[in-house]
Amino acid sequence: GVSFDLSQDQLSIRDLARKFSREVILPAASAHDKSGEYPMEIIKQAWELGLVNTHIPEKYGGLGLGVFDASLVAEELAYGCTGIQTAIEANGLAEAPLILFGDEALKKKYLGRMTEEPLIAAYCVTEPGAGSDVANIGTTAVKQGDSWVINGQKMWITNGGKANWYFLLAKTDPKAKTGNAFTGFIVDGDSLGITVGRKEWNMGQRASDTRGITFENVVVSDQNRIGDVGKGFKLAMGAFDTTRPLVASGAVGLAQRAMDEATSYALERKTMGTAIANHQAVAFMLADMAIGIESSRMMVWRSAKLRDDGQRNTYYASIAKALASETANKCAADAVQIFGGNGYNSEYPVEKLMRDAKIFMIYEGTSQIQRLIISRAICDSAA
Ligand code: CO8
Ligand code: FAD
Repeated sequence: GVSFDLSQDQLSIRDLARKFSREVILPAASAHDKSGEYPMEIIKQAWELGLVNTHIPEKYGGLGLGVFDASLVAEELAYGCTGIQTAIEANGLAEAPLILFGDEALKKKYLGRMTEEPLIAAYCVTEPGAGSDVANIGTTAVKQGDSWVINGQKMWITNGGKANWYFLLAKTDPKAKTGNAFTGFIVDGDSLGITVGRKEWNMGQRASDTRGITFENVVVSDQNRIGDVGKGFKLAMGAFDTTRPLVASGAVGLAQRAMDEATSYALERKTMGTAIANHQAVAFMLADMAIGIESSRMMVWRSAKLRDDGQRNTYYASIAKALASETANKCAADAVQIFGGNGYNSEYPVEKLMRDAKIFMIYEGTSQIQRLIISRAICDSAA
């Protein structure tokens, strides 16, 4: 039956992530935001605790957590800093196609090493000329004997400069329809022909490492192919069914942080002889935050549970992603409003939250793309 109660194991992993986030991530967040330094030491500590690569199956050395349990961890880590959480979560995105569709030898090799050492991986799909329109990417992989030769340029790759290996989507049959035109590969980070671009200086989430990457005649063994030739588009999309609920839970963590900061401030700050929380205009902003957060978290849980139950969750994952990312933006902007002039200043935590929130409406599919997926599902089921 339906239950919203967490099990003892779920409470334990959530509380572990909460403690780590509040004691280690949160105090370091502002410094990483200002310097842009990659939080490798924090990632190593999180890795030691089992808070990175949570869905690698036990037989490859991981915890084998489901999407639901991973969403509890993601929300807590994001509460401390979504830049640091994105760097951690991008490993899960790179691993998702491999976990879903890789053969045994490939999983053993590339998932195994992630649990033996605190390594970083990255997911390379977007290109300078195509982000929303994945079917239009131009990177090619051409078969030569037992290998593939890869040429093309990827853009906005999270963990791009730190990755030990990349998941890469390339076109293998230019004439085929989308569902048969692309193939997924694992590419070693130190392969000849890879050029890693500069760290991009983004609006927010500055602890995260985002880069362009060029692949020039990069040779990859056929053993590093994930799934069947031509079936890559579906594995890239299948990965999102796992990771969009987790991106959404990251947005919930940010929204919760904004509400908590705004509530403390509203209870302290006085105007017209009373705490600003006693002005209904302010109190109602807090109430609206709670409405958005509670309903977003429910959609995360629903989309995650369906995935764990082996059911198609694409529609719910898109609803969770769109709702939670827009909620995070509203909560962060209202938190700045509640802080008044202080909210606009970098000595206080909420201006960072507002800058960090925006990317949730862009990466892993923009809010418009989520609506495209949702509306197609509605129309398909009505047809
Ligand atoms: N599962 C299985 N198959 C699927 C799925 C799915 N979820 N979705 C589509 N397919 C299949 C279709 O059924 C179809 O198959 P067939 O040809 O057999 O009928 C085939 O794939 C083609 O599908 P469409 O016709 O729907 O393809 P379109 O080109 O019309 O559009 C989308 C597809 C939905 C617009 C797609 O291109 C899309 O999702 N775009 C958004 C791209 C995106 O999300 N990029 C994110 C990049 S990664 C990223 O941003 C990482 C950020 C950092 C993360 C860190 C974590 C915090
Ligand atoms: P475009 O696709 O050019 O879209 C521009 C605008 O048009 C958007 O508002 C969009 O919603 C709208 N639009 C486009 N098509 C439609 C349509 N059909 N209907 C309605 N509106 C539409 N990618 C990776 O592969 N791996 C990563 O690790 C990764 N990390 C990222 C980290 C950061 C910080 C950033 C900024 C991006 C990252 N991305 C990554 C890329 C990200 O997923 C894309 O930027 C995103 O999917 C949008 O693609 P685009 O930038 O090409 O915008």
